Amino acid sequence: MQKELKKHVECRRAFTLVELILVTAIVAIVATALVGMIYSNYKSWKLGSGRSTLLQDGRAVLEQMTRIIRQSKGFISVTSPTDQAGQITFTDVDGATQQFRLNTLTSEIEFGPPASLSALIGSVSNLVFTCYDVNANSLADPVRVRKVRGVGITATLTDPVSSLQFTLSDRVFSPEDFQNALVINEIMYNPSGSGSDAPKEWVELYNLSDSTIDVNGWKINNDTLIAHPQFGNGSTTIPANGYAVITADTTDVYTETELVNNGGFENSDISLWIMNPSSSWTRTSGGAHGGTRKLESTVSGATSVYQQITVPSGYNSYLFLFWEKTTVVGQTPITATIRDTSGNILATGYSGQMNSTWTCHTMNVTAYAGQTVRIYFNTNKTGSGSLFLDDVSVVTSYVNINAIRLGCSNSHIGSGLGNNGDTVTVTNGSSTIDSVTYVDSWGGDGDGNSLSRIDPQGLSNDQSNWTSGPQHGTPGWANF
Ligand SMILES: [Ca+2]
Ligand SMILES: [Ca+2]
Ligand SMILES: [Ca+2]
Repeated sequence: MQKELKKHVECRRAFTLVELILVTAIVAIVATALVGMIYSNYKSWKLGSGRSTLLQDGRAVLEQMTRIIRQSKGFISVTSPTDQAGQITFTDVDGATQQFRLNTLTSEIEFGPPASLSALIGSVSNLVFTCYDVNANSLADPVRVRKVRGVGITATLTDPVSSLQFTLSDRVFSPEDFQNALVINEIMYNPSGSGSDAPKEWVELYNLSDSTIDVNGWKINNDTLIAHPQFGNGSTTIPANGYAVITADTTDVYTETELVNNGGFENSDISLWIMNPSSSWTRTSGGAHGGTRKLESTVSGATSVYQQITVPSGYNSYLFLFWEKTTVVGQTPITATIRDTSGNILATGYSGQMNSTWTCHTMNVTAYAGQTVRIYFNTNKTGSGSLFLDDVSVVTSYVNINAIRLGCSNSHIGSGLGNNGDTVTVTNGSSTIDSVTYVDSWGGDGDGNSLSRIDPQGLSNDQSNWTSGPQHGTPGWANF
């Protein structure tokens, strides 16, 4: 029994040696397989993790881009939808110039002021901006930035480890005011005529949009825009697709020709003024609206005074204007009329009470171009006191009578517009709406020729978008 047991044990020992070699081999194979499997799993986990981090970063950057572009106050330039190395430059919410672009050397999307861009994300193989107009049609190259009402962004990211690519896209559509719709369209920086340029300089604005734009409180070269105190109709609202002409407060751009003789009553010869009763009006000094003299009447009851003028042809508009004042407020009606040479009334300009302070009334008399007419005043003061007239004029102008006429709170636009080059900037009080830095080689350098924008939707500071306009320009009209 013991012998048999011993034999069995000896037998087991001999088997264990062979088995050991086998087991070791099997364990080695299994371990190798396991390690390979674990490494492979780790590798794909790591890849996935890298991809998802890149994807997450990509989405965050796209969100940031759409948010910033949605707040933009206007575009300066944008690459075409076929350009894989996209770039968009715009005015941000604070009025600063900013840019997004793909740096193809570093494969990074960069953002910031164009001179100091910072990387937002790497591993970007292409970046495409597709712009859309108001009807959501995509805009082809070259993209007219003023037409842009929406921006599509597509970015392709490439995982640096696996080389797998994924594409992210987003689109920004914005309200009407997304894009500044008001442009500086024409600049008369070198007007014709003798004397100082500044009172005759003007800037035309064009409203590209289908909505009105009120520029009340806006500024040109730091001067506040106002309804022109003489030639304006009191409005600062520019109609849809309409024009505004900005002149200095005291401009004489409208008085290319003065048709009224001695309408300021500065000259002692007032014989062309016909009065009834005769000499009911006298030329008196002190307290004038302009200069040192005015026309004054103390006569109660009906009076009239007129001057006959011949209105020439060849201008775009003609304006009749006068200033009045009374010391008998509420008891001094006045009626200003245009009459034919027989005294028949053709049109009435102003009919109402005279005012306690110097007040201007204007009337469009463009219809009488080429005719001889009378500018007529009738008064009927009931109390004792004085009534006054001053600066009675009929002026010719090249300005479209339908254009909104704006003044600025200065005797010139900014510090006057340089004849060799200058910058014209219109702001809404905080943000820049449009700004043009011109040099005389762009056009408008001949006396009386305007500098005219070729495409209102084109770039503001691109020389190829500006040229010389005609003599006297096209103030208040489409250019050319
Ligand atoms: Ca000038
Ligand atoms: Ca005067
Ligand atoms: Ca024009």
